[in-house]
Amino acid sequence: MTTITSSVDFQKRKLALENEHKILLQLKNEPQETVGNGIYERYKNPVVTAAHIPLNWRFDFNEKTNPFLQERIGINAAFNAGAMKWNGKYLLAVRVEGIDRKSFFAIAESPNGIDNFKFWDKPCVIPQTEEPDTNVYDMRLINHEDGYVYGIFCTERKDPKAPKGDTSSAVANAGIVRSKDLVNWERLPDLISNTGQQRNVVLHPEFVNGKYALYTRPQDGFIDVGSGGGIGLGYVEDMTNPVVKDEKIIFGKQYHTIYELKNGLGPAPIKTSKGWLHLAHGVRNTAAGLRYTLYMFMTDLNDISKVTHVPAGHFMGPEGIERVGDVSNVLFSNGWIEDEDGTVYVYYASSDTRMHVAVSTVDKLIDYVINTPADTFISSGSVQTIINQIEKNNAI
Ligand code: M1P
Repeated sequence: MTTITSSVDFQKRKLALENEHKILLQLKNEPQETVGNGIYERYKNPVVTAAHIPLNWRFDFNEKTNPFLQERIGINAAFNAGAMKWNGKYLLAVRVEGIDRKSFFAIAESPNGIDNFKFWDKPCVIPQTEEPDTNVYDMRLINHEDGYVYGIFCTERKDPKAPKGDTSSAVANAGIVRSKDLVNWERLPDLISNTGQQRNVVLHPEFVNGKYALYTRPQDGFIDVGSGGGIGLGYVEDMTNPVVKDEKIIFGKQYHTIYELKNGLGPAPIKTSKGWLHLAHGVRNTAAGLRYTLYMFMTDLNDISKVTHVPAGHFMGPEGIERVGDVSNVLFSNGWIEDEDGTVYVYYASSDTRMHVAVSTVDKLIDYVINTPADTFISSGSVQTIINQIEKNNAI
């Protein structure tokens, strides 16, 4: 163990820190060595972690004011990132959580989408509304056809109606920013909807009948989902006055499924020749707490409120180390990137701690969504689905 007693020790420790960080940032990533499910390939290393945060955000490198070269600002986690391709680079708008429990956004950039993610110089500065956000998280990046990149995120403020002594209840809503360079963000008013609290709000990338279409996930309280907790769809005429009209649940929670407790959208959908591909999260309760998994569905190209295909069960569930973290047994995704050649990079966070990537293609995902058997909602139905497949195989 090194004890800093001199300037030489300070410099040694600084060099060691820099080396360790450089090695982490340059680590090559490769697919996991398993045959896999044919739908996607998980990659071995997490793509972004708390340790990826630049050293000069965390350490005061002035020997006079920090003689022991201590970490002055600790980072707890880097997860739930929005994603988009921008000027040929793969960007993640990462939810960075400090050890002070506050989350904020920071952009990390990679040349290839699978490794070498490096944070931009400074975290994102999000302008405030009249009522400052206490906490912000889970930004979706949407390159809208109106020419702006929108960042839709969850903003949380203390619930003014919470009883005295309740120091955790909050009111959650969708905060909205937009930008043309991803550096300077214009804050728009928060979403105005009449269906309780909102989290996991996502903007559809195209106009629908001249209006902005927003996927919502209304819920009765901050924790209490109540009658909400499903995927809604509503319309806004002008994003500078974001009043949601005609909000309807297009895909609700469903008894005895992976989305029986909460059901919310992940990133903005990908347009394909067969329909809009959606990635979403489903939550169910277990004796070990909430279990978050990712699932997919497809909506009609000409009617985005019409769900056309839903494979049974999860698309990805937590595996191995992914199962462990600050909030264990959680996979969450709010970002994916479709490349020009049809490759799809699915960015997902595990257990509210770190970011990973799984790689697929548009063709594979369409095949998965259209040809995977749907849920029958009862055990004997699941058995029949398996028997159908066995008999189909026997007939080959
Ligand atoms: O801890 C799991 C997730 O809990 C919340 O998700 P939801 O909005 O679905 O309730 C969010 O805090 C999310 O960031 C987190 O991953």
